[in-house]
Amino acid sequence: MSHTHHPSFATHPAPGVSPRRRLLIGAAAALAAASLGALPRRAAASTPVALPPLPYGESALAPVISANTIGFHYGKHHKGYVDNLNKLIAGTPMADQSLEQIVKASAGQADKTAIFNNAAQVWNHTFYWNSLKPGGGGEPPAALRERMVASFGSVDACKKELAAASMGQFGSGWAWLVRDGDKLKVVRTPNAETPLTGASKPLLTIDVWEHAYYLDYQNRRADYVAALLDKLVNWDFANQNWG
Ligand code: MN3
Repeated sequence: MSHTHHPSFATHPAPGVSPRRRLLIGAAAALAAASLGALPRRAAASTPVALPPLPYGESALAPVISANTIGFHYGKHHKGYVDNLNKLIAGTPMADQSLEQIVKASAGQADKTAIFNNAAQVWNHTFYWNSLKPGGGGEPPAALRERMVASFGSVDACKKELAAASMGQFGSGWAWLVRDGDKLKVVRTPNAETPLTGASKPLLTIDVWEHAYYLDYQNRRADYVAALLDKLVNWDFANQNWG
């Protein structure tokens, strides 16, 4: 637990200062302290990291992802990361930073692992909800389709790469479609890791933590990923994130 030390204000004039001068300095210090006290404190002025509203209703992705799963995943897991993060950064300079700044500033810092894990999970989950939509799947917009053909050979080949990355992630993590220069790439990250901290630009993600699918699919991660890619994936979102 770290504490932020506020600078103490000089209330002890150097020896040799006249009594009248001491009085004036003391009054000035008191006035400064009073006016500082009247200002909102740094932490109180900071806006906590917010849990963004879901872009659709909790039952909108059923039957591929049930309202029950969304209720726990969004209402407990995602909200839990937001609440934990706000506790961890309260009263620190990070309380004044944007979520993206917190993720980038804490990445790879041994003393900020808990902050990174919670901040990155907040960001990743918001990105995941936007990577899905009711009535998704189908044909990508033309620009994205052309890029898939150029990078993977076909839309189906791109989907197969995403499914393979989802299955290839041992334990908890994420599969991503990213922009790497002028090309599309599929990558996977363990736990809370996110391409946001690297050189490539995230376009779309699939949450492959068990909490994302276990209530509906138990251990059948492949079935969850296949259904998601066919019926929920939001190619418009991926297309918009390109540039
Ligand atoms: Mn999750």
